[in-house]
Amino acid sequence: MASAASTVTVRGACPHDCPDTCALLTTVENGVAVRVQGNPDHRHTDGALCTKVARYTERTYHPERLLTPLKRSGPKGSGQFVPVGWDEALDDIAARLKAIAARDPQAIVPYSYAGTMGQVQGEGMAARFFHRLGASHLDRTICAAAGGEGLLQTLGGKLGMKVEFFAEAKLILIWGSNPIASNLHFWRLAQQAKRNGARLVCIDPRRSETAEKCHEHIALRPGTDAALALALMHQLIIHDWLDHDYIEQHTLGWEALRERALQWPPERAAQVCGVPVQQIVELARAYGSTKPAAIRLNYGMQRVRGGGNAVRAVACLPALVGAWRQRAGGLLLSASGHFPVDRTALHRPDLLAGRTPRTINMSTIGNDLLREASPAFGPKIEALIVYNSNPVAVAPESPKVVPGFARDDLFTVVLEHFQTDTADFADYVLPATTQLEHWDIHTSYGHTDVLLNRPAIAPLGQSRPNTAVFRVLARRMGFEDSCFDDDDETLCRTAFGAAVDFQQLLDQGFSTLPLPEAPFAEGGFPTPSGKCEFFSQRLTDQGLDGLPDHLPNFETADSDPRHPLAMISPPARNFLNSSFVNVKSLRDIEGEPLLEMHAADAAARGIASGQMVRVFNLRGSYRCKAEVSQRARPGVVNGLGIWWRKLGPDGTNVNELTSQRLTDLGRGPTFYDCLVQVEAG
Ligand SMILES: Nc1nc2c(c(=O)[nH]1)N[C@H]1C(S)=C(S)[C@@H](COP(=O)(O)OP(=O)(O)OC[C@H]3O[C@@H](n4cnc5c(=O)[nH]c(N)nc54)[C@H](O)[C@@H]3O)O[C@H]1N2
Ligand SMILES: Nc1nc2c(c(=O)[nH]1)N[C@H]1C(S)=C(S)[C@@H](COP(=O)(O)OP(=O)(O)OC[C@H]3O[C@@H](n4cnc5c(=O)[nH]c(N)nc54)[C@H](O)[C@@H]3O)O[C@H]1N2
Ligand SMILES: [Mo]
Repeated sequence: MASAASTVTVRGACPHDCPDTCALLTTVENGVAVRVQGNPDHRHTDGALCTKVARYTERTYHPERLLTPLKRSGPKGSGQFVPVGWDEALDDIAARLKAIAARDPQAIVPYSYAGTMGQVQGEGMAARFFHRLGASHLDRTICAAAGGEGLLQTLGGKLGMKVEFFAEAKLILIWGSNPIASNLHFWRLAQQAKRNGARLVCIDPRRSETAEKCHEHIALRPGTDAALALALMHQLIIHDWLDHDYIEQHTLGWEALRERALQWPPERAAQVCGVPVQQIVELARAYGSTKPAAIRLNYGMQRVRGGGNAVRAVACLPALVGAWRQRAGGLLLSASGHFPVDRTALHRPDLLAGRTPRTINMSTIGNDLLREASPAFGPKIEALIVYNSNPVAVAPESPKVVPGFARDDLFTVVLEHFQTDTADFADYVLPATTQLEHWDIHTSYGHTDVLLNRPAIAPLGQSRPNTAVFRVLARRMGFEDSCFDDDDETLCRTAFGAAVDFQQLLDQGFSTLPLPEAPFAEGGFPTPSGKCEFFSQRLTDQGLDGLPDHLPNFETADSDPRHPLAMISPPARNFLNSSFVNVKSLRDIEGEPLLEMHAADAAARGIASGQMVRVFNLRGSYRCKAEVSQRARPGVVNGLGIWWRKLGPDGTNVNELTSQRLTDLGRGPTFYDCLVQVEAG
């Protein structure tokens, strides 16, 4: 798309872990990216970007970008490194990995998440490498495992409404989601619906930027969403606001669910959720009598012990009222299951050649790095290869994670853009390219378009794409399979094979999946029964409750009276998890690490707004500034995430306090199931 001799515009895709997956246009002058904008031709992006990605050139050309490979020269965690050449680094890494693999390749563990959501720079070449090596598998649970499993057991997959039709809904429940911060393009659709007369209800313990702009805010206690959903069912049943025909034809387990829900009168749920009875009754009336009714669920509500059950309970609601019949009715948590990615061709699990390595859960990396070899666990972890993730900042229970990464007998390689908290613990840090510098292809979890990302500029310094590192390492390890020759454009083509028109992606940058407007209007759920499964035989077979229920948090005030405040740590608007924390203009907007407290909780502790406080529990202690704020409900404090530890006042962040306990379904983390106490100081 050339416009002037020295100025070109390159089509790309935003790589970040966000439901919006925007189409980008990068303006390049004389080989330098000068501007990143939203593509106006892509209807979901609609020409608009969030504050973070609108400043992408600031991140890309950041003076602290890693531009050469680095080798550790001081103690682990000290951040002392010296530059080395790529050959020296890769020779040494390959030699170290070979020696470990000769004993047991499972002692080597990949650690990656969604620093980029790209199919190619994500697991494209990396999975091939680790499969061929026979390394441990990584269970990538840190974000969405409980909710994903809840959806799978109820609807049959990460499937749901097409996001564009939210604009036509007459009632929208924004449930465990703060779209103004974390799903901006959805908020535009909700605004459109509002202008057309829709009622917006936000269900969130925090009075978020979104909650304050909705018609109603239900500020329930963290981890009580299933109780609320069951009470809504109770009301739908006793008032007969049900679609009996839809229930009869397209659901499984109605009688049993009915019995369960009748145990949840609104009075009981009000007690558990800490909200007025009347609010529940009125919400049920609205949901039972408004068509179309749509639910935007987000992962915020599944980071507690009962997170999987909570998603299951909410996911039953649309079938009860027949909301799926209309394209503007139903539910959306994630749309990612709609994409026909050919993971067999891309990740090449056949390279395992019959081996079945153990699986390490990324959410318990703290404990697992500290475990010795045993028959149950397998070999001690001897090497970690980290890419697209910053576990030292984002994984729960840093008092276990940090000593794990600090082990002198652990060999750690980190592929990164910046010297993150995790990179400080590396033996080698390898400089990675950013989205402006490499090829990739993207799915989305908030819409249903495939996007292609073309490189706009040459790699900065000596940085290399993740794929290039794994390709060369494969050769150094002596892996001769021809799949390690595939270049990045070939990997982009392989990701979808013939299922997506690659020429269209090359020509316009995106391609819309051909999907029905209302996925479950006529049932057709991809569950074993083909129905929306209120009751799940698969769960019963695992010895679990076949019906959704409310499971109280692990940490409730009566279980630990010395730490009576529930802490949640949801996303900050100007950061993307721990990415962008080092971009000064964005950090300046966020200010500094804060803990929002309700006035009564602050007064009871003699804490004034702006004062430094110590937040602590039996796991750890973290210092930050208190902000007495109407955003916090009584009994709940909000520590917005996720700051780099080394930029915090005492070199820690909120994950100093979170636990490694896992959710009911999916073995996910329980970041928001966390009791603390707060004191001035
Ligand atoms: N700007 C920005 N955007 C982001 C991110 C970011 O860090 N910053 N993170 C990205 C990532 S990784 C993800 S997974 C997605 C989605 O990320 P989510 O974590 O789902 O984020 P939000 O949409 O902000 O929704 C979280 C909301 O849930 C609320 N919440 C916490 N506990 C509970 C609970 O028990 N019940 C209910 N009902 N609500 C609860 C929080 O107060 C918060 O307002 O967003 C992505 N987008
Ligand atoms: N307390 C608390 N903790 C949380 C959460 C919470 O709500 N509260 N949220 C959780 C959730 S939902 C998630 S998804 C996780 C997120 O955890 P992570 O997936 O680790 O996300 P980030 O913190 O953004 O770190 C991603 C890193 O990848 C790097 N990166 C980006 N692109 C590339 C690339 O192309 N190549 C390489 N080599 N590196 C790249 C970035 O520079 C960045 O440092 O955190 C979880 N942790
Ligand atoms: Mo996430």
